[in-house]
Amino acid sequence: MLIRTGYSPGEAEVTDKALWLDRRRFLALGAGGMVAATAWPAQAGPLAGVVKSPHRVDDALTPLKDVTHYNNFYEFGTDKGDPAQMAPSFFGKPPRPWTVTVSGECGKPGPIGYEDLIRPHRLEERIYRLRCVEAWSMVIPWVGVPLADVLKRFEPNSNAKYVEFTTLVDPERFPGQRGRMLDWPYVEGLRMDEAMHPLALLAVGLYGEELLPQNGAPIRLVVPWKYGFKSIKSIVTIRFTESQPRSTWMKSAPREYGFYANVNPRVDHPRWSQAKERRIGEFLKRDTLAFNGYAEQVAGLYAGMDLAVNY
Ligand SMILES: Nc1nc2c(c(=O)[nH]1)N[C@H]1C(S)=C(S)[C@@H](COP(=O)(O)O)O[C@H]1N2
Ligand SMILES: [Mo]
Repeated sequence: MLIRTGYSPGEAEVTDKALWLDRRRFLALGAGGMVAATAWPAQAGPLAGVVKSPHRVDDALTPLKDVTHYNNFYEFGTDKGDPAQMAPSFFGKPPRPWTVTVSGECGKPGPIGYEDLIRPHRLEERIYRLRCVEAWSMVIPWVGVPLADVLKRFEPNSNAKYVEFTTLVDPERFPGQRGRMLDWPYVEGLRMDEAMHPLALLAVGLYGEELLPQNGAPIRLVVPWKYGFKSIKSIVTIRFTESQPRSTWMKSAPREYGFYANVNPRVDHPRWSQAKERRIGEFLKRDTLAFNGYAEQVAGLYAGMDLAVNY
């Protein structure tokens, strides 16, 4: 009998995952010089005690191989293949202990270890669409905890209007940070009501296993109604603020990227139409959905706002 930890994939997905894991082990054993390089992936283990959340779209899952080999993570390089290639060699060992420092407008600031941050919560599996502003998309079975539940423990006060996240700065681990492709650290932010929305997820795994470095180990954000760039990876700080955070992409290209970054087929990016998207693994383009298909749940957050101005 098959013991189901968190998801019940179809036969094809089981095969896909098994093949990929085997290949990963083979590479670790086969290429002498690569043993150290693959040490971390071999240690990304299954996550126990994961419950299925009702938050799951019906779309076919994107194969694990694509989810872990077609990535945007500029700290590892700007090509989609760079993170999978560079992450194992440069992350070296598992990024533990990992500490997140919480600060700003809250009653209980301070550093907190990964285990203490996550352990009090029940791990959920949620199947979400991820839509990149570059007009490709995936469907990923994430494992994580509701962001709201985690944030509440730090007791944000009435001045906390926004929450800002940053990614680790460590050019030893992140070769991309040796250059100035972006203004490091990578910064993202949410308005407090967005952060507290039940769909916002703090992810620690996918496909039933811990996150690999290329997907933002050990903790990344997933905000499914926003473009992928809001889903910041490898988080080391959380800060509650009164004023709107300046995110990395707003700094880098203010005319191209706004703070809200809600998926909107009617507002084009200067370089990519947002009307359609290519689902990774599919040939024909699909129509992009307002708020990435989550309009019913989230449109109310933006009542009265002009979404062409607040893009
Ligand atoms: N720190 C950091 N987080 C990041 C990025 C990045 O370059 N650095 N890229 C973003 C973009 S553009 C996308 S589309 C998603 C991709 O997530 P995935 O590779 O896990 O699918 O991560 C986002 N988070
Ligand atoms: Mo993206």
